[in-house]
Amino acid sequence: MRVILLLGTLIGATWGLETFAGDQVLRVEPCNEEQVQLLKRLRAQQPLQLNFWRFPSFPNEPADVQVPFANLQNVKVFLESHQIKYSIMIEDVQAAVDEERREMDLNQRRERGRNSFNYGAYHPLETIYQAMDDLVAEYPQLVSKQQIGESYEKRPLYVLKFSTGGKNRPAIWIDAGIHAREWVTQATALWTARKIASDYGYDPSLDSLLNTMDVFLLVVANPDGYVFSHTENRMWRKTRSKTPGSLCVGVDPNRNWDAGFGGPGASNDPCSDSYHGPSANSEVEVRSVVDFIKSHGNVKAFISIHSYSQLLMYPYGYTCTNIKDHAELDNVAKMAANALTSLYGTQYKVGPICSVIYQASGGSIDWSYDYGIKYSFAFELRDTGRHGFLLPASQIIPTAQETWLGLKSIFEHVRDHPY
Ligand code: 0X9
Ligand code: ZN
Repeated sequence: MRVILLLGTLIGATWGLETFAGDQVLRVEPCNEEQVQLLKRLRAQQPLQLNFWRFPSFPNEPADVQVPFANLQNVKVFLESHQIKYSIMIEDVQAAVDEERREMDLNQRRERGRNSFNYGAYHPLETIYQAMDDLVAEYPQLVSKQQIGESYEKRPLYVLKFSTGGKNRPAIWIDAGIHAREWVTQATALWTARKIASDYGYDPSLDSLLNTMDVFLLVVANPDGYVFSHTENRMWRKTRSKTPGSLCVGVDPNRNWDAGFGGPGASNDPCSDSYHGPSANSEVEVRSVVDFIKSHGNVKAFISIHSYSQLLMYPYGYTCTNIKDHAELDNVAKMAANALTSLYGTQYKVGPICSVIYQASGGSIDWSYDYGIKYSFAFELRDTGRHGFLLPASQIIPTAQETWLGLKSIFEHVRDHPY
């Protein structure tokens, strides 16, 4: 074990168990364009092994960066010497990861004892897949499971279908977990699946939706990455596909869609966390969704769920020009964000991807919009950086509950505005 751990620290994310002992997450607050540029230069310094958890490209928008223990002094000195403000968000990333793991193990023992599934906990992939099967078994009239493909490492890609009948009804698509480490998204999707199943027949808004439309829910869009984030590297984001000629593994599946592919805001470096891949749809996880949507032919809304930052966005990411439907989508997003906020006061920012976070090409909702699915939205769930990707499990259910109100608000608009 010692040897493996040592290997992990010596050669980074390539082999062995990744450890983050002593790593810190710094909140960095550039207050002008020059400081933003300095941060971009810092990010490009490969030997520093910085992991930007978030990187908005505007002054006065904070960036969160995980800094390896060994480089903390250098990075802090750099920031101070350029008068860039920063504070420590997470003192010791490994301690936070360990705490999350302890809680998960404890919950697993409880679940086994009680033979029940806790929606307020994080779970490994098999447990999530089992819970999906159990839901289908419990609500066979409403819920079914469909395999839309297989991941790079040959794991099934399962979609839950919620339908009260009819042939190829207009449909709403939702995917979560395309980025592996965004654990609250897979958990929220699973909670949402149960919510749809258990509220049908009791919630007039949901009933009227499901009387005319179907809902498809891809709970774990990137199962290989998700497994890897449990077993090897909690901060894994990408797929696990191999790139010929590179030691680095994986493609950013949210840079791999055929929408401005390879443009600004994506990297052509296979070692980058935003590597776009060799070609559009090179990732089977992306291709499987694209094929499904095309062959279905009647999808009217496309919603991708990410974390974190508390944002509700619409196209475009690959360009900063407004879409034709800007006014309508902005209105829908504002209504949805208000509904979401109404539960616990969680504040969301609303707008096009490009102006809300950064220009990013090859994203899912840009593809779906250009494909003709007008109601295309992307959520970034809780929080705003206090815990980031390591959101405590105690926040899963509140996050899912508030998100549900936002989703339903979008559903209602889609239902009432057929096109
Ligand atoms: O950079 C991304 O891919 C997303 N942010 S994240 O921190 N979750 O990685 C935002 C991109 C907008 N989403 C879509 N285009 N679907
Ligand atoms: Zn994401």
